[in-house]
Amino acid sequence: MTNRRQFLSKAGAIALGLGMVGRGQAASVPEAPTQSLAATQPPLAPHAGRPYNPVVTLNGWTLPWRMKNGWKEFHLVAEPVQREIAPGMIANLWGYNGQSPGPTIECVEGDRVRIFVTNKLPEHTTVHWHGILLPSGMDGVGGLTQPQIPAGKTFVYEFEMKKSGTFMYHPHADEMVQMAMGMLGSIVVHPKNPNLHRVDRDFIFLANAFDIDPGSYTPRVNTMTDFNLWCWNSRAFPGIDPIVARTGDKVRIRMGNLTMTNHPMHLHGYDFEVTGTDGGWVPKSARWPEVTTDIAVGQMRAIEFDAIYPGDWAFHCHKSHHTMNAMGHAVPNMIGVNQREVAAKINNLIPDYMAMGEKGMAEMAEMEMPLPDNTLPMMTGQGPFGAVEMGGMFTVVKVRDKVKTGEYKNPGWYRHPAGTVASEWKGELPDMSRK
Ligand SMILES: [Cu+2]
Repeated sequence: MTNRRQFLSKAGAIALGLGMVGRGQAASVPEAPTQSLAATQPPLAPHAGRPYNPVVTLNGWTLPWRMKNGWKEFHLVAEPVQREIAPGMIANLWGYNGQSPGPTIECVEGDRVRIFVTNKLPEHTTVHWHGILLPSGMDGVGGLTQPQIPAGKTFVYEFEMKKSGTFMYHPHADEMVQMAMGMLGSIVVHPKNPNLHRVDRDFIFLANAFDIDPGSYTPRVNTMTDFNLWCWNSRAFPGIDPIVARTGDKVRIRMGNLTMTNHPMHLHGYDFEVTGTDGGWVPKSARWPEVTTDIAVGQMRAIEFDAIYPGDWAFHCHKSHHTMNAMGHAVPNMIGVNQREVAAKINNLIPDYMAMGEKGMAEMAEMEMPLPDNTLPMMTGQGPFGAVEMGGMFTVVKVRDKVKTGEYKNPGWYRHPAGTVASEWKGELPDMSRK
């Protein structure tokens, strides 16, 4: 069997003869792979250099790289992209290599990296390598440490990855617009010693937010507080993939925050420790148990836990407005308001008018509400027991006994052992009426 790569190298001379462009090692700038899918892609095992246990980017992917004369070379392309925020909604964003967020950049402590950045945006940009210790002129602050990368040009960044940890990249040029349009990506630098800080499953995502009016496709970029789509890696629940682990695995989840507010991230069913920040690894003596960790704007946190409890465990931002989608934010509180008479009157004018919210807003999760095109319901997602009534920054950590090493696909809903699900009390009740 000849695989495609071998075929290309054998056929190279002929291919060039036919007018094809030289590829791979021959070019002075590596190819820029592109991604069109919003589904979590399998981890990318290193094909050269020091070994490491690669990360899994939630609803994202890792940027392939090449070795050239001792340098790890990457090629980022800043460009307009289309991103599916969740099934039923596409957004026109800016990102890198076909998607927002951009691909995760992975390397090893001590690696010398050369990152080419091609700007296919309609305006200038830069890339700032958040948390990386590097020469000042490689820091990517347009105007301060480098000239802006004009539209159509390619710049090159070169530095050594001095320490391992969890970092991110984003523009430091027309920042408000470029970040509001979805330009961001993760960086993971693995320790030189692959047994240091080793886990079985290592996930990463960045929190970001958009203000996209119901029925429209492009974010408002001047928004300061009115974000209505709260995302992890430019996805909103039920579009966020589950985090899958095998019972007993040591799991790390690395999270960063590039929104304009903090996110207290809460995991059900477990306690965890914060083991790393974008400043480095937290010494063991300085760790304490948590079930929620707040991530301030511009911060990253790595949490770790032993996945010893099988189940479907909710994992979400604890700000309740951040677990709902666009339609919910401007709805008045109608709890306790008798709308029957007014609804009847409005129905004479608008036949389809629905009075809602009198008993709370949970009915909105069950109801087939008429929505504008390209709009996510406020809270949605079907679970095994009904509507999950969530949106935004929410997913499920799924811990199962039977998951293979390296397998990340959704295992379906947890099968609870008999007698372990909350259920209706069928016995006698005391008198519950209030006198
Ligand atoms: Cu939040």
